[in-house]
Amino acid sequence: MEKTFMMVKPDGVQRNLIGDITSRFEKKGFQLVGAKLMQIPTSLAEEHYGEHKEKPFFGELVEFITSGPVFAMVWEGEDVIATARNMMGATKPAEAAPGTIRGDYGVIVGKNIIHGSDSPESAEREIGLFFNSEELVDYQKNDLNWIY
Ligand code: RTP
Ligand code: MG
Repeated sequence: MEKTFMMVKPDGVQRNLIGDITSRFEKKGFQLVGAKLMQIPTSLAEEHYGEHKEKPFFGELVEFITSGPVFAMVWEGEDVIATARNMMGATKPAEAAPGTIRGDYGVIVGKNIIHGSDSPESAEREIGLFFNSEELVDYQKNDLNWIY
């Protein structure tokens, strides 16, 4: 089953949105297989957002993502990578549809509440950056027949 990496960014943690966000993915039918509250070291932030290191906003992005705790998660399910991106909404909250996480709670691009992997390659890379294999739990739920 496909897995993706997501995290509630420091603004989402400060605004008490961990419960709402995890609840959305749970209710959708995805399964949580790993999660932790953590303070991201600068080196990990720079590596995680490495694709943006030449962008003018890179410094601000690293500063923001390390400015307070994040809630890092791995979620599993069919097409979870693309579906979770849709549930997050567009990068710019002003363009994110109502009903999406960024559309419902975000206002500016630099504080857009949540991160999610954007491809299978990113998901594998980011899960490996944030979690050890012992931190991911392989388990079966009883309601899968009602989801698939
Ligand atoms: P993320 O990686 O955080 O899930 O966001 P994303 O895929 O939707 O967007 P991406 O293009 O990967 O950009 C990463 C984060 O950089 C910040 N950003 N700031 N000031 C700006 O113009 C600007 N553009 C992007 C955003 O916080 C975005 O989530
Ligand atoms: Mg991205």
